[in-house]
Amino acid sequence: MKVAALAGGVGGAKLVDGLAQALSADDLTVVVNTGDDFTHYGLQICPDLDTVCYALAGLANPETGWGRAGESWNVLENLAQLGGPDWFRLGDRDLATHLERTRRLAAGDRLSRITADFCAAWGIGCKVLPMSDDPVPTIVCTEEGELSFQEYFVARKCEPRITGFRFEGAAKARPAAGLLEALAQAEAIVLCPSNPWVSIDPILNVPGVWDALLGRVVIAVSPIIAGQAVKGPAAKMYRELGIQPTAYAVAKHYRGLMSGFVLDTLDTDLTSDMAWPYRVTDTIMNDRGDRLRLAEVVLEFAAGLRGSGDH
Ligand code: FO1
Repeated sequence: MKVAALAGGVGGAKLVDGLAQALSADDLTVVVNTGDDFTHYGLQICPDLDTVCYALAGLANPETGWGRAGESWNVLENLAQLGGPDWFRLGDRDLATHLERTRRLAAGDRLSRITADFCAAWGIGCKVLPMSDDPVPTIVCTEEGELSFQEYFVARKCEPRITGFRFEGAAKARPAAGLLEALAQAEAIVLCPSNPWVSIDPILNVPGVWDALLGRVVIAVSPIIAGQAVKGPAAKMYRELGIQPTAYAVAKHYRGLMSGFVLDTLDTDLTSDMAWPYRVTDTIMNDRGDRLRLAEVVLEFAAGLRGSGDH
């Protein structure tokens, strides 16, 4: 089955790795959020693209989920000694990615081309696409004013109360080359258990993406379990926006788009309210086996929905 997965952040990267284990490389395209991207020390940092690629390549730091395994911090420590900012932790291995990406961008290459070449170098078989080659930075609107995403997320540790989000430049952004074709060819589209507000919504706001998903088999996997985000600020964001953080709220978030919803066994009690086809399963991914198992549940669910025409 041809599958396109929309992903961002650590939870998304884990399910993408499961899908890559379950599917042949030709059958998987991953569309990654680039709203978190920013320039730091003059380098173009693409955290979600790198998190997804490192997970697929088996290079990810198992403790943080972002950055590289076996990382060292010599450059960062020496920068800090010189008085340079060290709030955003760039490891030595990770820095190679940002240096080479920045060099290629300055030479005129597109982010999608560079990502494809990095994937080949890292032995990643499936296609990984940034949502756009154009910048679409996520702006976090807070009670203290607007903050760039990494300023909010890392520098301010998600502390300011949010009031909303803006995806700057989204209206004029073009989907990355091959993205709409991949969505059109996909027999199922998976909205990974990523933060709906700041990982999936930026992708859905790229012109053409939402329309490409309408009437298709779209399976969303909840990143909220028992009222809490597995990782990150998703639950806090729901609360601050006046919505009780539940898997049900995530399902409602994707209403009009989603044909099936996957939620955790801890949330079985919510299924009585579900107005969509659903699957209940263990969604916590502690190891690569868990990722594969969840991917298989998602794929089997999608195949069933395709067969029934119930989407
Ligand atoms: N997240 C942090 O909480 N602190 C960091 O210092 C940090 C550094 C970092 C470096 C490279 C990279 O690819 C990701 C990094 N992240 C860090 C994660 C990143 O901010 C978030 O995971 C995403 O932007 C949200 O999905």
